[in-house]
Amino acid sequence: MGEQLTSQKRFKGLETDLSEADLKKIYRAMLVTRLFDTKSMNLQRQGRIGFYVPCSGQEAAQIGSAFALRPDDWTFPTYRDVGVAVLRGVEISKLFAHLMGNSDDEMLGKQMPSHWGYKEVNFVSVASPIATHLPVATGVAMAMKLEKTGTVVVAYHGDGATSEGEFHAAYNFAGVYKAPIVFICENNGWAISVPVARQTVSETLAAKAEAYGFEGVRIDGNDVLTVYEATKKAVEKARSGGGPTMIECLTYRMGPHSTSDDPSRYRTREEFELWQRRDPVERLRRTLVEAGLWDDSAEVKLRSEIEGEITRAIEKEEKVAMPSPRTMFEGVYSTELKSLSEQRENSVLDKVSKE
Ligand SMILES: Cc1ncc(C[n+]2csc(CCOP(=O)(O)OP(=O)(O)O)c2C)c(N)n1
Ligand SMILES: [Mg+2]
Repeated sequence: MGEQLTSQKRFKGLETDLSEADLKKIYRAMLVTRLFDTKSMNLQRQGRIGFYVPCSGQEAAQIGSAFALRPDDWTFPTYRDVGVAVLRGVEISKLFAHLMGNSDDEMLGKQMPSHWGYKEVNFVSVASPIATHLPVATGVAMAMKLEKTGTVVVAYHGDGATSEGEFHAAYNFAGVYKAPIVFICENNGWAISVPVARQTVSETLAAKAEAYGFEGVRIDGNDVLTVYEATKKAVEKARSGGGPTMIECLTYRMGPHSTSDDPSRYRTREEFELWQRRDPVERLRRTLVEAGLWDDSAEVKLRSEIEGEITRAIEKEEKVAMPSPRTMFEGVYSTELKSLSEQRENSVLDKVSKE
């Protein structure tokens, strides 16, 4: 997606081949994600949505990697990857529609909240059981290779996912068959309350890719430009037949695991404050200011523009009706199973909705 420029170091103190427009597009997506995230947490606390999985702190890993893709490439995200959806162009109102489970939600409320899916931007619906999407993503990448589509897959997963069997099956298969896939591991240090030190005694998670015979790199996942550069390289390699790469992005979730979690029970205040100082959104903002590309008035203007968009999106979606309970039978299988038809025929839903 990045508009390429021939010269490097075009901006003061900033080594990048991205244009000013690209840098601002990335910053906008990061700020949209942050403000959407903050608002969604508040909506849940106010009882206006049921559940949410926050992503604040991980915007650089998500947006830097997604920015290195072509629109026809495929993403297999996790529940936390709001930034990937935002960067790929999913409207804010669509994200709220999903959290509300209303009739504008593609899945009509059938998926768990934060288990996004957007066909039109190749953002595959999230699977709740950890790591189960990884063999599927690898299979899709293999299909692309066999059909010579020239596209690649980027599959996202957490540090906790590396303890699952599916992680190992996917990595081994991808390595053996040189699948055109890039694994983005968002190592945020925690799998709910389990620290990464209890997941593995390997020195790094990237070492696991090396064990399967392909490159694993560990990078600063809170520096969006580093993430973009690493992903761009890995995507180019995958596209040209060089096989998979795993990018371990060191990052942090600044909020709870989900709205049903209280991280103060297992994390220290000091740890949170350390990572707050490494806030990826603030970091890019500072970089842009230092490069002479951003200032306070641009910041105020952008924030109020995004806050306005968010407010309008919520107002719009809160007016949208809930799907009819009958829709629970629709869109589940391509050919409806007999057992499902029977359940529909025997259901009391029509009676309930008339009451
Ligand atoms: C197979 C399976 N086991 C347990 C869970 C419960 N669970 C949901 S999220 C999660 C933690 C995953 O941690 P990680 O992979 O590091 O991702 P993060 O949530 O940190 O982004 C767990 C254990 C699950 N969804 N699936
Ligand atoms: Mg984690």
